[in-house]
Amino acid sequence: MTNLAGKTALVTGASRGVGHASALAQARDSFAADVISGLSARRKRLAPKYFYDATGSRLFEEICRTDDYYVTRSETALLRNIAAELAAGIPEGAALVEFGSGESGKTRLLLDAAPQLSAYVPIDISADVLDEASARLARDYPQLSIAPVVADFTGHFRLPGAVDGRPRVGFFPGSTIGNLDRDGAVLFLWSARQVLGAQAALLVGVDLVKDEATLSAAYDDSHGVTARFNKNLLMRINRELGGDFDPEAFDHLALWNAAHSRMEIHLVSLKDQLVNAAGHTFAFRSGERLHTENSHKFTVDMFTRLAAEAGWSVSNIWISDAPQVALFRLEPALGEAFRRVPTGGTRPESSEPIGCPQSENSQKIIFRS
Ligand code: AVI
Repeated sequence: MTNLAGKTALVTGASRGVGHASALAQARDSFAADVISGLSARRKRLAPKYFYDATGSRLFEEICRTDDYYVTRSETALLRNIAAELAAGIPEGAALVEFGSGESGKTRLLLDAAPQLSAYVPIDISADVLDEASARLARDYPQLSIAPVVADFTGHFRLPGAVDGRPRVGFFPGSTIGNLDRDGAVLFLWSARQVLGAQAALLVGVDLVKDEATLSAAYDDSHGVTARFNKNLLMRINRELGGDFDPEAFDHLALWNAAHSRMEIHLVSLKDQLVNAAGHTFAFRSGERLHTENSHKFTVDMFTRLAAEAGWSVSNIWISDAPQVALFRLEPALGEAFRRVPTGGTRPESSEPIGCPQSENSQKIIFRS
């Protein structure tokens, strides 16, 4: 690939696994299987990862630009302010590995502050978004080796050979960890520790528990972008699985579930209706919900405990101005216990709260806007 300055940028082809076409067919099959089981369940549900086709990814970027959705704004301001401190903890020649990189917007704050980074591995489920983002980064950071990986970062994948032998720093901003259930979050953190290796660090962005009005506005923005994002899931089923959903026959619902410390989003059927998709027919009663996403909110203590379960200890925490979000720097905890593979999965609904707001937190916390 040639960049605008005429230099050869180091972009290795997106690692798409064995056979791109067969990977796409497999993805379609698992989407169909999850739609069939999710819509047949007593409490209808679908995993939030299915939001992110090309349209959903674009709508999510639009959500991030709304005034109501504070998560991106607060985290970006925080990252800007602490970029030099974060960069000071990145070793010479390190590879930055980003889980769920999307457009890699916030990553630039780190790349600019840490010229000692030699490689960047963006991992994302959407090949198109990944290709475009990698091409832009290659143009703007010609010294960086860019090795994109098309993968569901909650599943199994290998890092490309381009990062072999380099120290690794993981980056998981945006509070995406809040979209996993408790077991899924522990499993992800544990897997990240295995993928990144013993000398790694992991920077994780986490949304903090706050007043209900702020949370509700963020997940039901006044421009209706989140509602469109939610309903795009129905349109995606229509496009990809021959469905006949009428998005107008569903309402977007966002609600705070205090017991589970999470915002939930649902699609609510506005009438009794039959819908066809993936070769099956599904009955919706008027008022029946399809649960499409959980977005867990943490206290510092809750997240510290979660990370500890996956073998990480917290070395630093930075907190933004209100509406508050946090950035945790994690380092591998010493000890044998964490070699165990945690059990559990990434169910979109969990019967168990994601953390316990109990004991005193002992980490150093730095408040920054
Ligand atoms: C990607 N993720 C962190 C967002 C969130 O806040 O849970 C997804 C989102 N859903 C609705 N608005 C934003």
